[in-house]
Amino acid sequence: MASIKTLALALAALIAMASTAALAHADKDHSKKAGPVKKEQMAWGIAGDAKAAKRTVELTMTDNMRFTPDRIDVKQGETVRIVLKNQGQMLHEFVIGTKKELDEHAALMVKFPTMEHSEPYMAHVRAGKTGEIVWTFNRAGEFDFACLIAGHYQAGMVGKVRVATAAAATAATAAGKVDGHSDHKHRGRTD
Ligand SMILES: [Cu+2]
Repeated sequence: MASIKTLALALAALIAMASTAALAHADKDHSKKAGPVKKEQMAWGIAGDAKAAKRTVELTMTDNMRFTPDRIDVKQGETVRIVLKNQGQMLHEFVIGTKKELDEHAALMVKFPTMEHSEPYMAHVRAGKTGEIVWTFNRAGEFDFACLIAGHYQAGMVGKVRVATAAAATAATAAGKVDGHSDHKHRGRTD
């Protein structure tokens, strides 16, 4: 009898400890600033330097599983500071990727809801908090961003990033000018 009670108490203590540890872990992961940023070229760009960010895009995230705005337009090569305001009561996140990558990642999150993930192209923002990432969109194309928390992605918490090609951007800004060389100059410069 006594041993069962002792066992139950020990078990309760263990559970309490485990959840405290989990909480501390979550706190640490979600509140700390990202350490040394891993600069890995992804299909949708590469981690950017805050100093290089000339534009800030602000998005809000809400518990009705929406981003506002749900579309970001950038020029290829542009470094953008993306500020995420969580106006909801629950944790939300912002993850950039291709539709395929996000689909796969979202499926994993459903299987393993407590899975830790942290990359320079994602931010986890707790209720009422603001997070940010700095990202360089050095690849042209249409990409997606999403909240991959189990259920949120499936509820449509997604958006689009359109990265206009450097040539298109140059053409747009050069409209009216007679400088036909800038186009070639930009095309030759790759990373
Ligand atoms: Cu969410």
